[in-house]
Amino acid sequence: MSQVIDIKVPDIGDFSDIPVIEVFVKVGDTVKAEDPLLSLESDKATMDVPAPSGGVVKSIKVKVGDKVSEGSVIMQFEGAGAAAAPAEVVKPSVSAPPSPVSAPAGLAEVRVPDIGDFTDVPVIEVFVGVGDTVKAEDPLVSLESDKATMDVPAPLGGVIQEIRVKLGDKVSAGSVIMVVATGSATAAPTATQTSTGAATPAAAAAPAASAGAASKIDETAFALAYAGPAVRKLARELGVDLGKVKGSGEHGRIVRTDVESFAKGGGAAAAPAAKGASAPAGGSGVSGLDLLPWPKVDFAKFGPIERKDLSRIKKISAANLHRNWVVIPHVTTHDEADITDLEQFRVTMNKELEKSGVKISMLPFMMKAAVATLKKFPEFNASLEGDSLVLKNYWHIGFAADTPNGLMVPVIRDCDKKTIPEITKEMGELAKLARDGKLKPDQMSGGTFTISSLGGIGGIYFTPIINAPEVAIMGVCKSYWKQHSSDGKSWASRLTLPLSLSWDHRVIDGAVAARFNVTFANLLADMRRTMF
Ligand code: CAO
Repeated sequence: MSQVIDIKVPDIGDFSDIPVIEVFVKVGDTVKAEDPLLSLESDKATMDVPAPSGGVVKSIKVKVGDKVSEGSVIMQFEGAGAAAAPAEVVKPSVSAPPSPVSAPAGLAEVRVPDIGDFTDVPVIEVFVGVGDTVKAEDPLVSLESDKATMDVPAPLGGVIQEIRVKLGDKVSAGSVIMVVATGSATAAPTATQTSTGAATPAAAAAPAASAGAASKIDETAFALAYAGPAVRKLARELGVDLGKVKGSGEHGRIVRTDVESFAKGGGAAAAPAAKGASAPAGGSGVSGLDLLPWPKVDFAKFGPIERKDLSRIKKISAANLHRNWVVIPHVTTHDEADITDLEQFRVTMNKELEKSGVKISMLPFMMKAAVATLKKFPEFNASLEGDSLVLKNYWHIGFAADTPNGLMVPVIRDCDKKTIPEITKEMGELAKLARDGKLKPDQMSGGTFTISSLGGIGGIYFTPIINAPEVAIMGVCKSYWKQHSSDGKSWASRLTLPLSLSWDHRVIDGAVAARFNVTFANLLADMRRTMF
């Protein structure tokens, strides 16, 4: 008689009493080692429990909704391949990009993943060296075709053992670029992503330029889709664009059957978007909501033209801005601040500081006012992760900087602890690095709130795009003299700063946003209030 073994929940870190949200197998199924058996979901992550070995499912001890912890018996296997070795859970965060499949410890070859129709693409940057420790999703190399710049991220964490490419080498899908030593090696390449890890948060994985041309799957929508790793893996295998699949699970979660029926129905996998077209991230798959193909016009028919390629920075920021605009429900609330007294103070301070060479603009004061306002409205100094809000007890303020190569957002860390001259000095240094194209990734990461100032240029109001994963951004334009009256009888000319606050309506409500603006404006009107 063949042996029957208990299959238990393996080590799942600090988690316990985690609900089972999906069971992938049924009694009588034959499974192979590493096949996913069930999915667990804590408030922080979705984890699949894979089969520790092959066998036939003899009984299933849990159902959807049951809570399990490490060691809980979830099923019994029967068969020659059955063995008691514990499996290793696959545990990406809920909204993380697709995760590689676990395999035994050892060396993993990292290959160039599917890069659409591109072949022989030159390597333009190698971000790591032998001996470097990388985390999953860290960028390894950057490839640049004539249409797009694509970063190849690490499919898993480990130590780089060997680098098999150098600058200028040409690679195609499947080319081995590195060997990584890992405790959990992988065979499956991840998708390319366009971030240098610099200007963009990790959720993005969309090709920089024309997404449709570089990949058949909208990687941003895929990464943002609400699905567990096994379902993501299945979608990859079936070539299904998860962003287009409607989830039938709880809270709209995409389950296995949704992907299978989508694939059978000949959805995105069978009918990729037209070249150059891009589908909205998180799109519903309802055909009426799909975007029309991008209009193809022969402009030269109408007059002389010239063609200029977008800079690398522009391509990266384009992908990020597009994702942020499409995914975040933006609302912008406009207001104005009376900065007459502050401007006088600024001029006085600049006279006093003249010898030191420090020249203070309005922006450092706005950063200080932003910190004080964020402390009163903590949900603005936060990020949305699944169904929870991560509130940050640090205040790192990013500022949009216009550079010859495009928009960059350097970050001033711990603005709450720095003086106005310190912020001014750091801002000047970071803006210079940005303009010289020398900003490092860590000088653009970790921001909790951004200020975009067009004050040195002009305009009155605009709609700034939120810098994900932040939830709000303050846009300011050029101050101007305006007649103000508090009673409609006496009037005074006041220097007025136009404010445009864009906020994520999933996190923030309109009334709170209006209060945020009023508070920010009051603080600028009288900076002594920052002490309260
Ligand atoms: N109202 C009136 N004048 C203003 C002002 C405002 N709100 N903000 C700045 N100014 C003045 C400054 O005082 C300075 O005047 P002086 O030359 O007489 O001293 C002048 O405008 C230029 O200021 P600045 O731009 O050099 O300095 P800053 O600290 O205000 O801004 C930086 C620094 C890096 C943010 C800015 O140079 C920049 O790049 N701004 C563009 C940001 C951007 O592109 N945003 C859009 C993003 S969406 O695409």
